[in-house]
Amino acid sequence: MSTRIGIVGMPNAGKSSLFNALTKAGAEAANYPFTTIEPNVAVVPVIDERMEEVAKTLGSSEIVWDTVDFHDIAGLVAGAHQGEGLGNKFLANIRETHAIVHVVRAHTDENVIHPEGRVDPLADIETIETELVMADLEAAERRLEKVGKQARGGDRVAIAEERWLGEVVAALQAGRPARTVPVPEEAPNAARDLGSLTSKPVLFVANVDEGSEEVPAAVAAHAAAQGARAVAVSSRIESELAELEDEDAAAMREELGVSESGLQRVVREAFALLELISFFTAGEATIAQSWHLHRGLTAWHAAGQIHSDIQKGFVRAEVIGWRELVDAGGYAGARERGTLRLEGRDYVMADGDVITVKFTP
Ligand SMILES: Nc1nc2c(ncn2[C@@H]2O[C@H](COP(=O)(O)OP(=O)(O)OP(=O)(O)O)[C@@H](O)[C@H]2O)c(=O)[nH]1
Ligand SMILES: [Mg+2]
Repeated sequence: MSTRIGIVGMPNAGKSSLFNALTKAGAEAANYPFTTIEPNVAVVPVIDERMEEVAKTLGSSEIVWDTVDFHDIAGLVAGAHQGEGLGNKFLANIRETHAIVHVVRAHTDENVIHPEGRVDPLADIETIETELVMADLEAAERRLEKVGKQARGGDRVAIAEERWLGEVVAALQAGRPARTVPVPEEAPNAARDLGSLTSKPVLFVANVDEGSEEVPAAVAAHAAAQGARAVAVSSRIESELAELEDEDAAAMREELGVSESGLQRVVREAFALLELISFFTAGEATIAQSWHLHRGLTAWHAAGQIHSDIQKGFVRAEVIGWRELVDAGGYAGARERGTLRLEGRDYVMADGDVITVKFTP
């Protein structure tokens, strides 16, 4: 299943500029057969140098990259939760994503109109968060009523969920996001079932002036208070750089004093938000492919990512860390060294594992 990240923010914050940069960079960097599912969805490959080394070692014929889908969501305005603007539609779009990239305007270009007529990143963040909180509050109150009935029937999961929902409603009423209330062990699906917007992990992207790489202090402090991360990029520069050849882009970055690709930083941080690990499948002289899995999941889950039939017929897995495979020069060398291990279905996958699942069809 593809990972979906929604780009949200105020109108004119720079969301589409960032989205366009991601789209072009993705098509460019990986020669990825870019598919436009919808005009506002960018399929961005998660480029991984470890995978490139594995593919080189094995003489893989092709690399298929794991991808993240970025959704460009139109600007939210105050009152969206009551249907202001195209409010409800936008909120529904956000509901379908796994994580949120919150773009906030921090550049001071007077030629770009700000909907409120002033540049105040923290106030903008609060406007957006208020809309998300209000939308969640309505949903949480409705769900509390429903789950409350089940809880009165004595259902243990419902009782735990009811208590959690009560705390969530209180947090939202105080203006705090749902993610600040830990999900109880007894009702692990409570947040998913609520479908709350404010329980999704957030990455703040400060859209800063050309040449700056500083996250404004107020934004950094706000992010830190939520346990969220923040990065600074110039959406406009990134979208212009994405148009250039690699060499020209590097020269222009140097001139501007922008060190690393801001886009790569956004993709990497967004991936980190979801607490995912990468694993690889790679045969000799065939396709090498990268995949993702939630941290803590097993070889059996990894098999399911690859194909449901492979999971169903799971017998055992051959697993090796990517570095060990590269050091051994391939599978034959790894077998000789004894670094290729046989693992059962309950083996907890590590970041960078290369796996071959043996299964009965
Ligand atoms: N100077 C400057 N202008 C920018 C930057 N990023 C975006 N802009 C400009 O701001 C305007 C709005 O940018 P968009 O990326 O379309 O903003 P948006 O958030 O998608 O806006 P909506 O879709 O209307 O909500 C455009 O004219 C951009 O060129 C930036 O980093 N610096
Ligand atoms: Mg836009």
